[in-house]
Amino acid sequence: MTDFTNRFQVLKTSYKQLIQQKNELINEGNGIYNRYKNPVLTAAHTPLFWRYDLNPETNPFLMERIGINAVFNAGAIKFNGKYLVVARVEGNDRKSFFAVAESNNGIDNFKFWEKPVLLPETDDPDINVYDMRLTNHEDGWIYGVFCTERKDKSKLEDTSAAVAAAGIVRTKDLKSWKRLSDLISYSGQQRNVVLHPEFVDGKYAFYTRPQDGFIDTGSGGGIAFGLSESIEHAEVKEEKILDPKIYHTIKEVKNGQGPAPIKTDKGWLHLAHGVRNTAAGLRYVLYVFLTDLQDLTKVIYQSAGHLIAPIGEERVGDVSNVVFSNGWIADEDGRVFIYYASSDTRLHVATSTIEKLLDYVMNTEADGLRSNTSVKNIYSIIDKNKQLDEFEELFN
Ligand code: M1P
Repeated sequence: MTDFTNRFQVLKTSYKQLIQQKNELINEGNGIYNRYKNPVLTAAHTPLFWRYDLNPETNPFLMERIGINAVFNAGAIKFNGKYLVVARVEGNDRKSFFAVAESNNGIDNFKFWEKPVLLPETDDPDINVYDMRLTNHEDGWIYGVFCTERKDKSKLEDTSAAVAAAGIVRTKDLKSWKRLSDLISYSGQQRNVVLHPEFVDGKYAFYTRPQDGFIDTGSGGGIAFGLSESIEHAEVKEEKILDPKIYHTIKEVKNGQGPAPIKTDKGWLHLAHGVRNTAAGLRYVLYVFLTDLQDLTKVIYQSAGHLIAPIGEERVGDVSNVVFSNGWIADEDGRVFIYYASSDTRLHVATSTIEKLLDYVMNTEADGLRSNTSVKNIYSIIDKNKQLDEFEELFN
């Protein structure tokens, strides 16, 4: 056997094992959601035929010709009975692009479609694209809203100065994508923009995140909401902050809408990320809130703190101490699949149900914004528990 054949056998066997591996539910959850043992997608899940020239004549050492660095932040949708994610795939060259992977059960055996998405460009080509949010809109299209990043041409001497905006594509089959104009807004830069699934007053509605700079949101105060007459040439003239960033909370530095919200009979259920600063750098966690069915800018419930924070190996990666989500699937039976990425490196799933997430968001105290109120909340639960005779032993 030649080196080529040997290496090919090894690569093929480990690739097959990886994508055929069953996932395992981790049972000791918090009752709100469950985690799973394995990530659902990693760089190693990308097909061998993307990365290797498989011709022994032109690649006698079977070297990797195109390196993939990470697979993370993914939009998600149930489509033709399959659980699909549109993942952010990042090459060793640092460029991100989108690729669709599908699974029969949403928790394991995700397999990439043959080719990644060759996203159409506008007249001003994107330098980097990432974090697509999918919205199954009532107009009949599936929209993908993503971040398009380009060089900040007003700061040519600064090689890392960039401008972030929201790019928009639409599709009916997730195979052929039509590019629409980038969203126009008047509040500086935009990242984490999400299209609401229903018309509001006959208009397209967007969750936005106004920001002054590429990284810093500055005076951009949180997750905002705005309307656009058109989707082909989307323009949000006014943005109203609905979920502000707040001092000494998990969203002190910035926050951003996750996937499109899920409609429930109690309100629109939102998943978002909140960012705080620490001596070790930024920490990204996920939280939920509920908005009013009639007034989409009115938050009616928001539990204190995070729903999901990075733990164990999730804490380490290219950008450590980060969990981020831009995709979830609400199944017909009430189950919810939350696709979250850890440390900008890999993609995981957590499962819950609409019923549990509503119970969580409606019955977990809101942030009282002071240590004193947090302790009072603990006193209140202790006092109520003390009245229950059957748990007396816990107090002795
Ligand atoms: O590195 C963490 C995340 O940082 C950005 O999110 P935000 O704009 O809220 O800071 C995004 O680039 C995201 O992709 C990334 O996961």
